[in-house]
Amino acid sequence: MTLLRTFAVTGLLLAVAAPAAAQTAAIRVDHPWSRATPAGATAGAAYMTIENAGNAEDRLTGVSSDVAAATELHEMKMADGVMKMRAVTEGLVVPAHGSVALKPGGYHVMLVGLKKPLKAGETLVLTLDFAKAGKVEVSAPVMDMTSTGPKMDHMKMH
Ligand SMILES: [Cu+2]
Repeated sequence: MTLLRTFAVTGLLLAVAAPAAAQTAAIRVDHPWSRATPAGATAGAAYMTIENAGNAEDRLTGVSSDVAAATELHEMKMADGVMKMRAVTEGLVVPAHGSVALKPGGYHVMLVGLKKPLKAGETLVLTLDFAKAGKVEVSAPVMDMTSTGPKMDHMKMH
């Protein structure tokens, strides 16, 4: 009895400790941002660049947030001359020593069933779930409706 209990407790501690250590080692999220939504909109999107400094590929398997009923990974792609959007259910691979960009017209985090419109100046908290790195929390500033991302806005200031 006592021995079994010891094993159970040890297993639990390992499960909690492992992802946190891996997260700082390899995955970095750059320039997370979102875009303000018009009144009455039920969906929004968030973008970012995910960098992997590690020697092994990782995979973004899911995203969660409390601003929407569901948070999904999507891809926009031209197919037969039509822009199509699909849910990325297999996860998004971040190659070893590489990066993957989530940006308008490509991969994005889709916020489905917004609880309220996203307003410029607010900040969204997203929790990214990686196969190896575990959970990574990011804060994404909401930019105005015409914004194409933090870098473009930065260029406009010069
Ligand atoms: Cu989408």
